[in-house]
Amino acid sequence: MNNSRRDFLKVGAAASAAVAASGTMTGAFAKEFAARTEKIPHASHYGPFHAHVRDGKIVDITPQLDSDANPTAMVKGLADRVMTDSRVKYPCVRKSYLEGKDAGDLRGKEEFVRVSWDKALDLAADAIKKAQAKGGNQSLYNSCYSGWAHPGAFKPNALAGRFFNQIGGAVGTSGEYSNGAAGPTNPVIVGDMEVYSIQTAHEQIIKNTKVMILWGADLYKCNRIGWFVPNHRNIDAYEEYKKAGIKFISIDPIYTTSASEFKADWIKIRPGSDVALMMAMMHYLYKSKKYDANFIKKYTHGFDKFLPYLLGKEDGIEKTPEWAEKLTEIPAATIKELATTMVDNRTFIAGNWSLQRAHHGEQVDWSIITLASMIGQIGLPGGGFGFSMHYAGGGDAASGKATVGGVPQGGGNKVNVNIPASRMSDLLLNPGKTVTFKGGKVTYPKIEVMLSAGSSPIGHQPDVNELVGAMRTLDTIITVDPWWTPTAKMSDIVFPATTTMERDDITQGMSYAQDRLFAMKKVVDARYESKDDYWIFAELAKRFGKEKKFTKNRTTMQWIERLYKRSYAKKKMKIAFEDFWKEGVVKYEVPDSARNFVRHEAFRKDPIKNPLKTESGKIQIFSEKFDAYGYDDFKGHATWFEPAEWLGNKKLAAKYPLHLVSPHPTYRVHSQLDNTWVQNVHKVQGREPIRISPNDAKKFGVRDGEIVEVYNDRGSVLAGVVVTNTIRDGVVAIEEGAWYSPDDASKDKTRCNSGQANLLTSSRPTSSMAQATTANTVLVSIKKAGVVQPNLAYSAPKIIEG
Ligand SMILES: Nc1nc2c(c(=O)[nH]1)N[C@H]1C(S)=C(S)[C@@H](COP(=O)(O)OP(=O)(O)OC[C@H]3O[C@@H](n4cnc5c(=O)[nH]c(N)nc54)[C@H](O)[C@@H]3O)O[C@H]1N2
Ligand SMILES: Nc1nc2c(c(=O)[nH]1)N[C@H]1C(S)=C(S)[C@@H](COP(=O)(O)OP(=O)(O)OC[C@H]3O[C@@H](n4cnc5c(=O)[nH]c(N)nc54)[C@H](O)[C@@H]3O)O[C@H]1N2
Ligand SMILES: [Mo]
Repeated sequence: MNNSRRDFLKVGAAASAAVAASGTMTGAFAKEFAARTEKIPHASHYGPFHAHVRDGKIVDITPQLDSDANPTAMVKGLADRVMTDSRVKYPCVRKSYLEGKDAGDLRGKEEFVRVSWDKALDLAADAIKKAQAKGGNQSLYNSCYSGWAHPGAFKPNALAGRFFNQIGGAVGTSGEYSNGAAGPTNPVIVGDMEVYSIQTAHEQIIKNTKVMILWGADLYKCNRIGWFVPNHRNIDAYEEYKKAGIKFISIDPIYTTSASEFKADWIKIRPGSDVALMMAMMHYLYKSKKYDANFIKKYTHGFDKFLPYLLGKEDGIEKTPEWAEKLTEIPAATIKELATTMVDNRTFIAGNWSLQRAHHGEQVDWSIITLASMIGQIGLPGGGFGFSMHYAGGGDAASGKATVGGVPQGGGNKVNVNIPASRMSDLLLNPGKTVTFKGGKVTYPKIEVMLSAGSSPIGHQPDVNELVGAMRTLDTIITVDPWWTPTAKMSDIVFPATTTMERDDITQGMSYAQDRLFAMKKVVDARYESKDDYWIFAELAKRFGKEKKFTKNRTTMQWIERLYKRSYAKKKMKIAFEDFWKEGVVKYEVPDSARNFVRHEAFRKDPIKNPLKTESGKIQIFSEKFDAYGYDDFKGHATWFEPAEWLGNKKLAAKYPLHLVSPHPTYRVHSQLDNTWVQNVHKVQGREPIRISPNDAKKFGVRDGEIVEVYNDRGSVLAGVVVTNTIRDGVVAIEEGAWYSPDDASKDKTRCNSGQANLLTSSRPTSSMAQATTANTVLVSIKKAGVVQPNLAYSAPKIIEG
């Protein structure tokens, strides 16, 4: 039996039986239909599937049930994604740009002109050459920060990097939006980023865990998609969690899907105050002597330097539960009870990432790790902490077998300037400015050309109005995307990319499990004049005499075969490429030993033989290295810092009384799929929903299902009201990723008609250390929308046929 079904069999098997039984066609018609319909395997962030193609058209999409135990509806939206009218149909250039006028301020305001591929590619190459001549390669900004476009080997961001590297490089991004604060912090504290590490196996949780703290971790929602291709076995594992009688406690302003599924106790924390709660729990554990002094002694470094802070000897503030009650709005008695529950039971803390996408986000994981050290269960089966149970099937046992990788960026970047993720607008607006970063400094060069492929700046960067203003200062903006995204509309040169279903690619199952290889086979011919990302960047490279260096003379299929050659499937299982390609999938066995995996077990068993990769080899409750950075807003130990914008700031909250969180979307990957019918299942009157409590709805006079305006000093958006008891008073939530749609494109700072949360968020960095994004540190208010125009987010701009 294949490994994905061996343990968590029930739901997947039931699902496939249901599909088989639902067939209604009979006799000759069914036969003829089947004969004319080809079933082509493909894979996505949403799951592996078969595209059913008849007469060159996708007529259905069905999940590969053998590899996806609990498919989501999102795969069904993928055909729409190929066919939608929001496709970029041919290369386009903004009108004034084509006319050679210096009118960057008209970006996003004027029409485009259809041009030939050669014309568009020449214009882009010329702009790049002009910038190189003017300011060197450091005037080129490769803003393709993420690899979220698709799970294949031909990631647009890698291809963009590969192209730039051939011509001497470009300014890039350091760190990421996902874990920009924890990313540079955790390795110094525990010797590993922890956020992308293999997690304690589900089997160990099921067997040992008595209490699981969902510290903002929405296991069900965030695991709906994968960085690679999800198998959704987590859902079956969670059924076992439920049966095992684990007690769940959710600390989150939202009563999440996970909280609801697990019937969790709900601690309705005030956003941004978690570190205060953690400090108070530690204070209580110390004062009541309930903490594990042996663990602290044997496995940690610097507790003695942290203690004076906790006890208020450093800053005169004792971090008592009563102190934290005022900050967190959680009663002191509850704080004590929570701490007691955690030390008295085998407790697993499932941390999340959104907590650190907030002002002073560096402190969050550090505080959790310090708290977990005091609890003393790190390295025990089912105990300690995990920062990735909500991601890419965290808890899945790993095959440990080689998969395929992707087309490499290669070396050659001589620029050596990488801008911390979140500093995008700052970079564009303030050339010459120096910012502190990870104990060093970064000076922004003057950017002339910005290129975006497979990434969505007007989707992911906070403070869209600031970003739009910043983008309008540039010489040239080039975007490569299959769709007229908000970023494409704000560009000068737009290259239409094919979607993955219009070309061949290869990928793997799950980040942690590595349990499959998948063929992402071409399903239909490229629509309109769209071209593969690989072809586009090879053509650009050609204009610099670097085509051969870029392609190595390899076709797409030659790359795919080459990547396959390194895999366990080829090397050990001896499966010929042709056989894999025909079948569309290879399944890897997961060894039983992987089901025994417990994070940090080796360290716990022998900290001398298996030290952490930290200054002391132990957990750094205090870090001399960090202390030496000498920042005011980032110290040598975990510290509570008050966020700049939160409900605890009475003056600000008087003007903007609601805290906005922007969780990751239930029915999308960020902005992706926002232009498909799948969105109909949750949008309210075609706008992104805003969740609000019944009390707040009453207070602000807004009704369920109505369109309202959400606003602050940075901007405003329209959103559709969902009144629900699943969000605490004083907090509203708009999922990130709705497509920005300016109400009146001719005006600056116009309100967004579709509910893009980042019109409201701030580009304020986490601290002088990580300079990471703080998307969750936002106050807003809400009012009646007044007259509402149609939402044009998913329409192409006006195009003049050249
Ligand atoms: N379906 C889906 N899954 C995804 C993604 C997607 O786009 N769609 N994106 C993936 C990516 S790139 C990432 S980075 C991860 C993100 O993973 P996370 O950052 O962990 O996920 P979010 O949904 O942003 O936030 C989870 C929860 O944090 C809560 N929260 C917000 N502020 C606070 C606070 O101050 N305190 C507490 N205690 N809770 C708070 C929110 O209410 C929300 O329920 O998800 C991945 N998974
Ligand atoms: N308010 C708020 N903002 C956030 C967050 C938050 O929690 N709250 N989270 C942040 C996080 S953690 C992340 S990771 C970022 C995500 O930010 P991004 O990674 O920028 O988000 P996506 O929308 O997935 O962007 C992928 C782009 O690739 C394009 N694409 C898809 N397929 C192809 C292809 O085959 N070829 C090409 N050329 N393009 C393709 C899509 O159309 C889309 O424009 O957002 C960040 N922003
Ligand atoms: Mo992310």
